[in-house]
Amino acid sequence: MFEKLKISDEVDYIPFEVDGVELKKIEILFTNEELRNGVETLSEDWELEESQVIENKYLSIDMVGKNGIEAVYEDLDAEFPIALKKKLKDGRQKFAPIKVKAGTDKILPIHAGCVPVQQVVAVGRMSSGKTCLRLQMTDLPYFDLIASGTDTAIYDDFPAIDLLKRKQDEERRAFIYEQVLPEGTKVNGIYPANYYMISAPKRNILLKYDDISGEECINMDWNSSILNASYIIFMIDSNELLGKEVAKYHEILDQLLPKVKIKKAGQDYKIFVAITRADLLLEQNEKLAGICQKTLSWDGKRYTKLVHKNGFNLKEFNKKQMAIKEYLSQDCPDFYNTIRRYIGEDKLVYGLLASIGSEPVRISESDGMEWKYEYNPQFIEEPIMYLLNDSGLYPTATEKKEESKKETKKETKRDYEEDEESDETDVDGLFDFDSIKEILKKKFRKTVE
Ligand SMILES: Nc1nc2c(ncn2[C@@H]2O[C@H](COP(=O)(O)OP(=O)(O)OP(=O)(O)O)[C@@H](O)[C@H]2O)c(=O)[nH]1
Ligand SMILES: [Mg+2]
Repeated sequence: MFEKLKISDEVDYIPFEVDGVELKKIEILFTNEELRNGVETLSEDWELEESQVIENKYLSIDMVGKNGIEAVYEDLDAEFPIALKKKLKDGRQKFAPIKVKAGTDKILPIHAGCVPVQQVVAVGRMSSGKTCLRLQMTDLPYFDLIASGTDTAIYDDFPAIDLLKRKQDEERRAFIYEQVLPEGTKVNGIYPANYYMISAPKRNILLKYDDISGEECINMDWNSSILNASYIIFMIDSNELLGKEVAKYHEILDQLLPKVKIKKAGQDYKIFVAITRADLLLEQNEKLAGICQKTLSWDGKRYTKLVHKNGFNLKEFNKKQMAIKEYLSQDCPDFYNTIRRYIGEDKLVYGLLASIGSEPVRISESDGMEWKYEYNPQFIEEPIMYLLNDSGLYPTATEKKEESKKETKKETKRDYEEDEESDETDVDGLFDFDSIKEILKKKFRKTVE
């Protein structure tokens, strides 16, 4: 799935959309920070005439080859540049690596026009957990979490100077390190989509991740970005499924499902049904808790993978999917049957999500009310890992036992890692301290021997 690589007639540009409108390649303009904020001008600092450039700030692709302007390419699928440059008379070079949409000052991702875009959108009613996941996904430890043990690289593709990005960074820091919950996302709010460059050994894509307001999900327009995405993460709060809150999922499903079905007829797409605040569900459901083992541990700086170690552990993920389906079919048959009736099983994926991993408690401080929570996220890597794995951009975890049979005892380190893997498969149910102690004991013995 998601194989299609659309290249324009000119072959050197991969169409790039902004707000549902495909930009022509001359509508992607090049600039830099100094030009953008007026500290420099192209006429004075780039030795160009004002008539040769746009607003004395911007260069376009059709200026390449004239007046010493050159394109800087990366070895990617398309030959659209990542930047423009010019050599000055005194030998110094000037670079324009920031892309903006013509007629606006709207910053575009660094690889706009260079690689195909995969659109992902998070959908769910207000406070279902969409923004918590987005904030986590803008953090370096999250990129490490996805990349570790594989050849796939993932990084934020927005230039660091973007003001919105800086604001997002602050919000993310507050959420993860200072126990400040994100505010509700506003309708037509200020957040543009996030773009991630995914670079796998054979292919690169730009992953566009849209987080929209719960309100917009309820009043869904036919032109909504939701319906343009080929991967929809549908978030449903555990509280609704457990009956702790009045179930309102029909408000969204009754619009989303028929619209998706009509607009996407004949297209390839998937809906990842994510049960959010999964900690609340697992607390109530021992059977599920026994099967859905924790996937992560967080030490205040980084995540350690407990399940998807050297690739996506499809076996474990499918085990969890089966358990979730069984739970939904028995305890939430209306929800389960509604989604299956509209969208065939082949397009549905089921998972859990616990962005915080514990229930936030409101406490009163001298200067007002604040939140307190233990940050212990689980399953936050799975919606993205599933998508990448399904698109051939992320490896499937290798069968540990077969691998260890094949390998000869060459080096202690390798041996040690395999041992760790096979130990991990023995840990059924929730990851707990006793199992960690057992693993450490075994490892220690092995090293001493
Ligand atoms: N128990 C529990 N609560 C969580 C967890 N993650 C998030 N929450 C709660 O869920 C709320 C979800 O907030 P958001 O991520 O802002 O929700 P949203 O879907 O973006 O909401 P809108 O922007 O209003 O549409 C948070 O404020 C937390 O109180 C979790 O893992 N466990
Ligand atoms: Mg939100």
